[in-house]
Amino acid sequence: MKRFTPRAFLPSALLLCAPALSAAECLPRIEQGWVRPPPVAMPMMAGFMRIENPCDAPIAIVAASSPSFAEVSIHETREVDGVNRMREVERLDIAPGKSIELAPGGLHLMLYRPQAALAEGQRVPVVLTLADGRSIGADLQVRPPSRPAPAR
Ligand SMILES: [Cu+2]
Repeated sequence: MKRFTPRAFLPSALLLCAPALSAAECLPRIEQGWVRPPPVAMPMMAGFMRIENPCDAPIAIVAASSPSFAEVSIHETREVDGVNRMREVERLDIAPGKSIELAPGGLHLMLYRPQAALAEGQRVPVVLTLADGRSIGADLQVRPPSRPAPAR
């Protein structure tokens, strides 16, 4: 069973993570999370976000899940011989003070088999599991790729 508290879904809880906290308490931050609705009905969707590590220690994300989808994988799109191919990524390492982008054409969450149809504007809860066993939650907004994410 993955360990997380419902409180972790609240953005205000994520703001409590400041560099001053000890390594055990400091958690990475998820920002500007969104899910791209597929152009046609498909059993999979891609999720994107920026993950920031404001902590003093490196962190690694080793798994992802969502109550809205049957399965979630961490993927990377790469061009091989002129063709875009996706491969599964075992872990995402983020150095202290650094951030990574999950964005179209690169890293993304592959969200398989939605439990229900998702409409634009809806929010999809996801949980990322860290290598140290802790979890962080975030809501990804369903929206088309063109619109810039709301500033926070
Ligand atoms: Cu993928």
